[in-house]
Amino acid sequence: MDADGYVILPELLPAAGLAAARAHADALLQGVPWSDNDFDGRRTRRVYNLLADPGAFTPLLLHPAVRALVAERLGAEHQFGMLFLSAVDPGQGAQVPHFDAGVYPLPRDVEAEVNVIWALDDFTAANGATLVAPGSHRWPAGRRPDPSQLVPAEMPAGSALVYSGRLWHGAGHNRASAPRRALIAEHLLPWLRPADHHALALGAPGLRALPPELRVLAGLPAGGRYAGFVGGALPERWLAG
Ligand SMILES: O=C(O)CCC(=O)C(=O)O
Repeated sequence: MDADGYVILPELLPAAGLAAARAHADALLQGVPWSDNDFDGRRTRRVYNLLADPGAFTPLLLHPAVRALVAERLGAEHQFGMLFLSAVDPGQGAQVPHFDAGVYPLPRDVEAEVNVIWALDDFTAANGATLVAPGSHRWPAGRRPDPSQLVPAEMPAGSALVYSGRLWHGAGHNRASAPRRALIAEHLLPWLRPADHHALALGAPGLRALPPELRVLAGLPAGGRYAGFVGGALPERWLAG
C-alpha cells in the first residue's frame, strides 16, 4: 500500500461465500439499465443503496482483513463513501482514469479515503480488470497517468483490491463476452461528506435493521466533536428513541 498505493488480497472468500455474493449480485442487477453517462459507463450497470439489503454482501463489507487494512490507513473511525455494485458489460470501453478522493478539495498528501473493489468474477486484462497506475498516490496535484503507466489489477474472483483514494485508476475495457461484476466500497474519514447519503437512503427503520458494524459504516455516529448531531443529541441516542 505504501509503495504502490494498492494491494490485492487474493481469494479471501470461501467458495460458498463467493457463490452467495454472486447470486445476490444477479438478483440486484435484474432489470437494471445501463448508466446514462460516459464516466459511469454506457455499457455498465450500477446498483446503489446496497445497505437496504446487504444480504450476502455483508461478509465482504465486514471482512476482517479488509477492515484491518482500512483502519490502519484511516484510523478506527471511518465510514462508507460511495457503495455500489457494478457490472461492466462486454463492449464497455475503458473508464477515464481518475482518483476517487479527487472529489474533495484536499491536499494530495492527505489520506482521506481507502477503497475496495471486490472481484465477483475473475478480473483479467481481457474483461476490463481495473487499471491502476502504481505509485500514483504519491504524485503531485495535476499529474495524470499516460496509458503506458496503467496496469490491469488481475485477480481471481473472491479477491479484493484495496487502494488509496489518491491512486489513479479506472475500469478497463471489457473485450470479453461476459459481464465483469464488482462490489465497490469506498471508506472515508468520519468528518467528510460521503458521495452516497446512506442514512437518508435507509431512513431510521433501515438504519435500526442493520448489524451494528454496518450502522457505524453507514455514517451514523457523530463525525467529530461537533459534526453529525441530531436535535442536539448523539445520533445513536436519537435513533434509539
Ligand atoms: O470498476 C472498476 O474497476 C473501477 C470503477 C471506478 O473506479 C469508478 O467507477 O469510480
